[in-house]
Amino acid sequence: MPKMTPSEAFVETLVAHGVKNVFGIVGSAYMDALDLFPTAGIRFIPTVHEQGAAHMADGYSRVSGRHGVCIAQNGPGITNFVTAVAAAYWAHSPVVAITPETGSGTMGLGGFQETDQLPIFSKITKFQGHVNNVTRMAEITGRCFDMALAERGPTQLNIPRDYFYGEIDCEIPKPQRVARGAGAEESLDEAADILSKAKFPVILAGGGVIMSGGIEEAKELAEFLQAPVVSSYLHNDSFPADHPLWCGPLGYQGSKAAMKIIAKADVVLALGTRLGPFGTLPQHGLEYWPKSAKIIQVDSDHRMLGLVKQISVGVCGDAKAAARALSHRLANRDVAARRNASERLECVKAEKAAWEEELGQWTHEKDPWSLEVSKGSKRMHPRQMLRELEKAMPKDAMVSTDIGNICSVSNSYLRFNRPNSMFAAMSFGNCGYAFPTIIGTKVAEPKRPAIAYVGDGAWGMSFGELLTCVREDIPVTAVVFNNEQWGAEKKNQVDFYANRFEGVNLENPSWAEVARTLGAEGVVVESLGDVGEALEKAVDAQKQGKTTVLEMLVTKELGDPFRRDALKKPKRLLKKYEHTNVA
Ligand SMILES: Cc1ncc(C[n+]2csc(CCOP(=O)(O)OP(=O)(O)O)c2C)c(N)n1
Ligand SMILES: [Mg+2]
Repeated sequence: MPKMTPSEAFVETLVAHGVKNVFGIVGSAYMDALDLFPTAGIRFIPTVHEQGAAHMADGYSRVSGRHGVCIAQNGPGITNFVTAVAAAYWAHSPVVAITPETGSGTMGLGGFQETDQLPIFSKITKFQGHVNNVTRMAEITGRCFDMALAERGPTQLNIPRDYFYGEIDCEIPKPQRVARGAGAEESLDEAADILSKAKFPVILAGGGVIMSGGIEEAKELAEFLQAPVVSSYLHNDSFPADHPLWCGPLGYQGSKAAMKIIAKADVVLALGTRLGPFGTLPQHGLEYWPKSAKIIQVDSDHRMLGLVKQISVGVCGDAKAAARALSHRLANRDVAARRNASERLECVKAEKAAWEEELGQWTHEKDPWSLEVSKGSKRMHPRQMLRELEKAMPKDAMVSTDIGNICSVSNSYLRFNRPNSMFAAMSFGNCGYAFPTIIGTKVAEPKRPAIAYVGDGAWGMSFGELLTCVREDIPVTAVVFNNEQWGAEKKNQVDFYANRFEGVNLENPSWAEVARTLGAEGVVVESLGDVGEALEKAVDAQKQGKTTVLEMLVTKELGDPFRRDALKKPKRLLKKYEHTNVA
């Protein structure tokens, strides 16, 4: 066995896994390994904040299907990762968070930058590797990389900092890629039986379709069954929008056409989706979930099968392989849905046309508060601005969206013809997700236009990473919705707290000017007529290596709230607070 240092073993294992980019902030804890990165062909991308680094690793991994890697200083550098690793967990991103730790010789003594780093990540990683002996550096590093892909989620590689030094005999382990299959024969047979009898089958395409590279297989199955396809919440890119069977996304601010169509289903094929509870809540006043339909759920994680919704059959398998296996099984059978396809297609056409027309006329929010705050305003109505952005969106764009009212409304206006195009904050729902994430996608796909949608509140949390774009030549476009408020939370105070506004109004600097100060372009967009051209120019500037912030001046009006399901009108018991009751 060759002799090497543990740092060399660590870096060589990264090389074996094809790691080309690592996001992070420099730290003494891993400097011995960092020193080898250039020679190993690994680009270290220094960020402004470690949260940004981990979000970038997330974006990088989501668009490429490869590992996203981040590293930081023991203690505070590592605790700064936490929010982003949690977000990656719920986005199923194969991120490897490398967490050098206090030296093994002093752990527990409360020295400098010390904290117990494994418990902190225990609930937001799929696997945690701890290097407990220098001789195991490569083995445990390799396992963290294998597990991130096998389990589709972040893993933690914890390394006591003194373990980078020394001399070991070491063989670099080969990456282990275990292919997933379609699922058990009997579950697939049962699923095919149910599908063959369905009169109104609907496919609910989730993230698993994208992650497995299964769009073609989903299309083939949908076309054979002539089954409408709806996308799961925030996976608007799980089926091509230009396909006649596409109906749009379910969930918050999703497509009414998709909701009305799935409501008619007698069989739902939930393909590659955990059926997350937030994503199927009633929306637009529609209780659309088809309660009496048979549900076939395909998920590669057996723990997700039947977790949220009662299912008729669960298939523990890869979405792509399962779709193909179902198509095979159905090919020569008498399939009821093939006899009544035309009625279903008519219905899809009509619902889509109705939703388009409604969206076309839905130029602004119509609740009394929104009408009042936008009256006489010269600013753009958010919906109209989003429509203009949609019209100007380049075909192969990668779009990330943050958590906020306008970002959520954008869900109705984001359509994609190819997978790996939408990078929403998913169900962890943290403000500040979109901008660093899009930077990560751009590193992986430098030729594709990269666009982040961000509210002004969330922008305040994340704009610092503009420096990363400028310093590292990673050109992206940030579209910042300046409504001078934490709008999504203000909406709750409008709906439930009698317009008592606490902590929701924002005084902003000129975000365009801030961008210019940091070395990017900054453009204020005030009128609808300028939106499309501004986006086109900003996207074009990416080709010249320029990052642009488009500061969109929009009214304060607000769309439907996120959590109508979870809020109640206040009912106080103490006299002192009586006046805050809302009838
Ligand atoms: C890290 C984090 N902090 C707080 C929240 C709660 N929250 C959800 S949406 C929101 C408001 C977002 O405001 P902004 O980014 O300005 O977008 P807008 O709603 O105005 O469109 C807040 C504070 C959160 N989701 N994540
Ligand atoms: Mg805002």
